[in-house]
Amino acid sequence: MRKKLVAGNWKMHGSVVENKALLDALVAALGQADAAACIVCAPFPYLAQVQSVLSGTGLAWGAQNMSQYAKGAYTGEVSAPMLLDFGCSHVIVGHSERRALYGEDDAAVAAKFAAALAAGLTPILCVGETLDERQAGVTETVIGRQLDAVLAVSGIGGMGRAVVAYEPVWAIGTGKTASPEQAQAVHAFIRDRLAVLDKAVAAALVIQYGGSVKAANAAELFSQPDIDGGLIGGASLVADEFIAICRAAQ
Ligand code: G2H
Repeated sequence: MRKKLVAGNWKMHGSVVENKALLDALVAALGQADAAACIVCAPFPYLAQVQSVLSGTGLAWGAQNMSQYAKGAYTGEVSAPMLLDFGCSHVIVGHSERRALYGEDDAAVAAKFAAALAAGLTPILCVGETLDERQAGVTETVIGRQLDAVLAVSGIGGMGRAVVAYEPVWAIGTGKTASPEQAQAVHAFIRDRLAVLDKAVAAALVIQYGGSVKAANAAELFSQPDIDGGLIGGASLVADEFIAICRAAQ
């Protein structure tokens, strides 16, 4: 039986003062929740603050990106071992904003995924199609390609130590959520495709949905058989919203 997982992706939001209020509210409401059912992915400069507030609670934390390299002359980059230094358990890789705005291609995402695993972090691999791709009927081709790039480097065994997040690009931050049926169809496609390689890994894989999830639609999305929680952007910045979404997954 898979356990649902909700991860907040703060993106480039927050301040020391704002974070403190949000984290305190999360700890008060969710601090006793099952370990790692609820994760906060904060900007790099705030990981120490998140670690300090969330340590010893039932909440876990992670980062939104990382370098594929462990160390070296890579100005501005942050490595997996650095994330471990701040207690991160998870790291998002291949978010569509990284792919679209920072030129991360499938090969770079696969390298980051492998580096996260090698360091002992759990990668949350984002996959998803653009509106043009959906309208052209190539959703499964695109997601299959994104998965295959990671499988080519880390194998199905690597996928067995990861989380996948299906995030249709057209639903991200737009207020347009995929319908539960649309999302379920893609989640089932992902699981079926991996089941060809290893049935047990596919059955155990946590596949989150992301894209304009809010308290009002979380329960219906999470009730779908292959939707195992969510990757939450905007709504993760609002304590009451995020708490309600986490509760919908419990
Ligand atoms: C998709 C999601 C979080 P939002 O990017 O990863 O953001 O919930 O704001 O659509």
